Amino acid sequence: MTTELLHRETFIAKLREVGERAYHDKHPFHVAMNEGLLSTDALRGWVANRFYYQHNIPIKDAAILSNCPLREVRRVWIHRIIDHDGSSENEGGIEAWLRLSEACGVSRNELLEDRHLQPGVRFAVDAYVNFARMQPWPVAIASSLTELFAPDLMATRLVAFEKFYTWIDPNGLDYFRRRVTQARRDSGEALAITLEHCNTHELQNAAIRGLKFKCDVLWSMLDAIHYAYTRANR
Ligand code: AHQ
Repeated sequence: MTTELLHRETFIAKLREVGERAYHDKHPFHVAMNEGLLSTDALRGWVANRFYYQHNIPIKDAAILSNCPLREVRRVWIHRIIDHDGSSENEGGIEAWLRLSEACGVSRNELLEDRHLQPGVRFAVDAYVNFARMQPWPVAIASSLTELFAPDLMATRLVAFEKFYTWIDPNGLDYFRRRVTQARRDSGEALAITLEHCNTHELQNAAIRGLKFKCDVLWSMLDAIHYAYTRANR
C-alpha cells in the first residue's frame, strides 16, 4: 500500500467521490422531500429533529477551534460560530431555524426542549461533536466538506418548499436562502485548509475517512427521521 502523498487534484477527486457516493441528497427522505411527497407530520418531524444538529454545530466548531493552535486558521473558522449563534447585528442560523419551525407550525419551545428528538438523531449528532473533539483538527475540518455538496441541495430544497409545501410561511425559509451562499463560502475555506494542513499521507487518508464518517452522520439522522415519520413504517 502506497504511503505517497496524494497530488492535490487526486486528493480533491477522492474527497468528491465520497460525497458523490454517500451524501444525503440521495437519501430516500430527501428524495421524497424534493419531490413534494412528505406529509406535514414528516416535514415537521424533520424540522424539529434537524434543530438538534443546527444547535450543536457551533459547539462542534468551538471544539475544532479549541484544538487548533494556528491563529491564521482560527481567524478563518471562527465566523461559523457567529453564523449560527448570531450577534447583536444578525439573528444567526439557530434563530432562523426556530423561525422555520414556527412557520411549519411547531413551537420554538418544542425544539428547545428536544420534545421530538429521535434517539438516532441524538446519537448521530453527538457522534459528530465528539468526532470534532477527539480527531486532529485538520481531520475535523475535513469532515465538514459535506458542504461541498450542500449548495445544490439547498437550492433544490428551496424550490421544492416553495412549490409543494405552500402551507409553510415563506418567511420561514430564510435559513435555506442564506445557506446556499454560506455553504459555498464555508466549503471553499474548509477545502483550502484541508489541502494545506492534511499534508501527510496519513492525514489525507484520515480526511477521506472523516468525510465518509460525516456522510454517515447525515445519512443516519435521516434514517431515524424516515423511520419515525413516514407512513411506510406507521
Ligand atoms: O445547515 C447546515 C449547516 O449549518 C452545516 C454546518 C456544516 C458542518 O460544519 O458540518 N454542515 C452543515 C450542513 C447544513 N445543512 C445540511 C442540509 O442538508 O440542510 C447539510 C449539512 C452539510 O452538508 O454538512
